[in-house]
Amino acid sequence: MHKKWWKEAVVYQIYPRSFNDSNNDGIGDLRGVIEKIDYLEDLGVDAVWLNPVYKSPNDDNGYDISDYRAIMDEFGTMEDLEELMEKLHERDIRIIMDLVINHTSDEHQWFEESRKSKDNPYRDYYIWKDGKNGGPPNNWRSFFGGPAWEYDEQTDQYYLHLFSKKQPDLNWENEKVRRDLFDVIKWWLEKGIDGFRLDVINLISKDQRFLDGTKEGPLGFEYFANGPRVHEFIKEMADNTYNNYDAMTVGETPFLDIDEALKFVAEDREEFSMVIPFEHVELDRKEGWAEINDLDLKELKDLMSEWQYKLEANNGWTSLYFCNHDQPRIVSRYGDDGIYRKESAKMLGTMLHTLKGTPFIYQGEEIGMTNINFKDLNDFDDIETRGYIKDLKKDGDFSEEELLRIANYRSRDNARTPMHWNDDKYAGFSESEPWIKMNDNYPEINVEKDLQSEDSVFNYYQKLISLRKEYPVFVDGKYKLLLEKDQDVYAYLREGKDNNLLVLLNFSSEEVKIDLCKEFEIIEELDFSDAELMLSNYQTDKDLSLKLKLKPFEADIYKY
Ligand code: ISL
Ligand code: CA
Repeated sequence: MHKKWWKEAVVYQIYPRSFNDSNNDGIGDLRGVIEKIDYLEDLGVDAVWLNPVYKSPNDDNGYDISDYRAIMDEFGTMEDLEELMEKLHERDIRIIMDLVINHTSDEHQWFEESRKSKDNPYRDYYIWKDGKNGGPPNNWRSFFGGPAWEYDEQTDQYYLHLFSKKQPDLNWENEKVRRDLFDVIKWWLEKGIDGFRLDVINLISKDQRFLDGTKEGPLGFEYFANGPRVHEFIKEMADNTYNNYDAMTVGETPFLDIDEALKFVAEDREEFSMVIPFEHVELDRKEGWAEINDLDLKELKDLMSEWQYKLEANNGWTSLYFCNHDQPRIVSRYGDDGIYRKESAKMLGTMLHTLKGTPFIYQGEEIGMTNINFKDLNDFDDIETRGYIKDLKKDGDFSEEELLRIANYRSRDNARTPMHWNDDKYAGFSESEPWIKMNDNYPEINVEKDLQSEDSVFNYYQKLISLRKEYPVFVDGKYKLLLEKDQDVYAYLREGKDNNLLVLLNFSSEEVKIDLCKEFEIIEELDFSDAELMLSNYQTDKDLSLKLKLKPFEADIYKY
């Protein structure tokens, strides 16, 4: 395994709109991030990933970029970004930008040209097609509801938009598009940016036959996810841009199992440092957005194990995450946001920092922030949520109350409410009313409180991060699953050169007994005689024995 800085790093994701508002207009901004660098250093993270801060009309909160080389006015200026980068670098914290190059905004100059006429030099920068039988060219659906095609009167053709109609898809078949995008990437690397998170990057190659889709989710994805030329395009991009720098690249890749993932991240492919998988955060939405099912821990264990073993076998790497700006809060999903909020938040954090890969912490996760409890469907801001609500209302299968319950569980807004810094009005995020409603539990859950309390989620995350730095086994230890059939406990080893770790995670709200003696073949190789408890989310000084009782949501890391 090759040593790389990003394998040793812990990444902290910042959603600038909701992190900290420096000028009290209700919108978080870059100077707000600068004000919190001490906080990031105190937590101990090595890199920051900023969600898009480029110029954008904000149809999808910055994922619709109108100028790749300019900063959104609400967030500040290019000078602010440069200052943020310098100040982070002074503390040895790197900075990763979000790169959205599957699509642009319809207000990007390329699209404004493109839509003018069929012979405009920019026409082929996007995907234009004639309609069929008085309707769109095929049946593909957008991720945000409705058809993926928009009719444009001016030239009597349709353009493709896998997301909102203000996010037209770029035509990667066109070499000029690729060249222009590579210039953007080089421009940022030259500025000193340490890497990129590449938005829906496995959607860039569309099957050029543009056939009707037959699989739901959204309809047509079999023709645009992991498409025919995706690896060719990515390799070309990598070799022309970031592979010539010491950069970290994280491909965001929906519709991807581990076998597909290896094509992007196996070391010899030289495409991405790692990808952002989805399967493990979709285990409670098997029937789609509106159906909520419980987590089956066995499924999570099987999935994580398959990824861990296959990555190991191929020298591949992955990101480890539970939360981001698209995901509802994990403590409200796989944990318990009631009486065991702290215990379960710490337990999930333990898993995140003890598997092999690069942990990504999403703002607020380190204090155990929970899902929201909005009282009105109109309070939801997110374009995806509004799209689903609209479609579901049309179907008429759900009452207003049910829709509210579903949206409060599922909406991306769960992650997007302002960060809780203290218990002041608006939680210290701003002095003005924020752009989106607050989560109303900020008086109980906030940074100030966590910094003052010994057993806070924050302190526990801080310890996890520092252990990871101290013991290389967290980074390079080999993974081995234990207690494979257990329905409540996820247990595994990490076997390193100098130390080994045993990790025990109780996912249930009950006390459970485990018996490691049953793991005969595995135990034979183990010498637990002087095992030492490194970290636990309960006050305990127990020695390791092979028969153990684990308290609700207990997490333990032993070193032996
Ligand atoms: O968020 C999702 C599930 O709730 C996904 O459908 C999501 O839209 C998909 O993972 C792609 O996400 C990325 O690209 C989108 C943007 O809206 C997301 O915020 C971004 O993370 C379009 O650029
Ligand atoms: Ca502001």
